[in-house]
Parts: sequence; C-alpha cells; structure tokens
Amino acid sequence: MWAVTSPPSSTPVPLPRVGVVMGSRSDFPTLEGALELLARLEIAYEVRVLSAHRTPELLANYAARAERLNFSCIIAAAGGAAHLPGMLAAFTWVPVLGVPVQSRALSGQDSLLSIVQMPGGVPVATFAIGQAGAKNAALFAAALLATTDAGVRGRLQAFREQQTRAVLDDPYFEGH
Ligand code: RP5
Repeated sequence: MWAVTSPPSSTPVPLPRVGVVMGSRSDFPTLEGALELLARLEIAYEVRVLSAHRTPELLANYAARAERLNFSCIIAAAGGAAHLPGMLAAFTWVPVLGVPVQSRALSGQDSLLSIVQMPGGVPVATFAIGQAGAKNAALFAAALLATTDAGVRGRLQAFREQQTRAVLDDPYFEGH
C-alpha cells in the first residue's frame, strides 16, 4: 500500500477531504486525470491502493478511516470483478463514487456491471468506464464539496467557464 497526499506543499499539509482508492497499482493511469483535477480545484485528497480481494481487512479499516477523517466522499476505481466500491459502501455511510477501470479481458464492461448493479439499500454512484469516468468522479466530488464550501464552488465555476471558453475559442467552432 502506498499513499500520496496533495496538493504538494512546504506548508502544513491539509487534512484530506476526499479519499481516492484503486484496486491495483495498474489502475493508476485511469485516475491520473482525476487527481490533476482535484489538485487544480485545491481539494486535498489522499490516494491508496486497496483491494477488496487481496487486502480485505485493510478495506474495512479504510472505511473506518474515511469516517474518522470525515471525508466528503471516496472515489473508488477497480477493474474486472470490481468489488472495491461496493464493499466500501457496505462498510461506511461516506458516499462512494465508483469508477470502472477498463479491463483487459472485457474492456471494462465487467467492471461497470460489477459496480453499477448494487442491491437496493447499498448505493454506489457509478461513473463511465475509464479516464472520463474518473475525471467526472473528481468533478462530482468537487460539486459535493461546493454545496458547503464557497472556495471550491468558485473554482469549480471557473473550471466550467474555462472549459466553455476553450470550445468557443477553437477556430473550428462553428460560431466563428
Ligand atoms: C482489480 O483487478 C484491479 O482494480 C485491477 O483493475 C484489476 C487487475 O489488477 P492487477 O492484476 O493489474 O493487479 O482488482
């Protein structure tokens, strides 16, 4: 298990507000864009590799940690038999945002169905397969925080405006 806390800084490190977990180190490329967005929006997060199958006890401990640290949500990415988000949701009331990783065998359809088909009563918010889903999970985490944090709200709005401007400024945009 390894961990990174962001944003990197020489000043005291803020407590993480969002947990980001993945089933394997091999899932990291899927999550990079999400981590960049969290850093850009100045949302402190921590990253862990945590597996529902390979480290089940650590998973339960992590769910307790998320509650102790009062995380606003946990972004949980996994591929194949992707039980990580659902098992986390079973252990904690902290909202779990599930990201299906594109698996080698079935292109992530297996991951998607494993994560999205939760039994009624144990919700996992499920995002698209792969990097787009990971980015949207980060933006969704920001939106959750923005309901009570004006700073995050302002930065999220600025991000959205910049995204729109990038389209409008594209010389191939039909409005030109
Ligand atoms: C899942 O199995 C992980 O989330 C990963 O997507 C998949 C494959 O893991 P590795 O065999 O690459 O460690 O638990």
